[in-house]
Amino acid sequence: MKILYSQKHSLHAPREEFDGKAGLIHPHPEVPQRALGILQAVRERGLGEVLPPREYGPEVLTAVHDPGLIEYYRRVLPAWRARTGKPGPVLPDVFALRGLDHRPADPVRQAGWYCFDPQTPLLEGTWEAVLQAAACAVTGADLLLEGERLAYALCRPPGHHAGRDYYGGYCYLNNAALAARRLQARGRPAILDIDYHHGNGTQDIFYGSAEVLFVSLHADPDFSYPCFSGYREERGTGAGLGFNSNFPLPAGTGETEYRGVLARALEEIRAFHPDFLVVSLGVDTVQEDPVGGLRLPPECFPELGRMVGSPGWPVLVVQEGGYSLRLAGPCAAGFLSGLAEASA
Ligand code: OKP
Ligand code: ZN
Repeated sequence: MKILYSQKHSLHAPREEFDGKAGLIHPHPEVPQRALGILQAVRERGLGEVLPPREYGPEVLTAVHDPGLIEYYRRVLPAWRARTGKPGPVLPDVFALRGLDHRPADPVRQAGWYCFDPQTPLLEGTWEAVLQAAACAVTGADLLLEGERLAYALCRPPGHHAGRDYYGGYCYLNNAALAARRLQARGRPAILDIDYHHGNGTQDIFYGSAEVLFVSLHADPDFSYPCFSGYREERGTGAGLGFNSNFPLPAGTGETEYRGVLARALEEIRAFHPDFLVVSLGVDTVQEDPVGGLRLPPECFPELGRMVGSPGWPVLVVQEGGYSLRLAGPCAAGFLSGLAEASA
């Protein structure tokens, strides 16, 4: 399989995050070391050629995202720097919730308009890294359009919490949605999101569409981030009704239950007859992940990959979460080798 990777992800290096439930500031888990560990594991297993992303114009981004969000990303750091003399982080300190619906003109004040949590900082190198991650995903989609059967976008930062006109959850642009949108040029993609967290942004982007199926397995939002979406009864709207499917999982879910639910999710995808599958691969489902709370043993990831690969769809895997610096690499590479084995 072709692997898309840009070393520019390391330009985005958040240092700390505010954990409101514990009332603490602690080291940020979404660090460059994650991608380095995954790259190393993928290389060691000889999974395929590692390629840089192609270059794309802004229309590839606005095919999913609000131009206002893109303009904010371009303008906010210089405006912030001119005002504070500091290199960031830009974080909102007030949020535009229900009824607070006047967008201010000042990009620094727009932070709380576009960002929904205080854990997703903008730093000097963030936008450059974010653009490269998006380009990795879109290049992966283009490779499938050109006839490749499997591709892996080693994206960092992740993307599935970012919506059309908002960001949060360590995500800035929705890499998987950008790829799925690209694939819509020649067919109907399904998106399978197996990150520990619900991919609220991806769900939202395709919620009204029957052309893209979104299916997600994740920790029950009743006890886990992003808290406000990911429930079973969210099934899509309008033409998209029936094309969104959530499988919330209890805390501590282990391999046997997880495989049972994944089999049901794959059945729903099969019934959709997709032309392509985009997998939002988070490996924060592994036991001992510092952010997640499920109990998948690291040894089960090749089998999950085989399950996803055996129907034989062309598959683009997009990296999302996975915060164990020790296990994220082996889990991601294990999933990819099972996928490659089953698709062969
Ligand atoms: C991004 B991805 C828990 C706070 C959770 C945000 C998690 C974002 C995960 N104290 N912080 O889906 O892996
Ligand atoms: Zn996650």
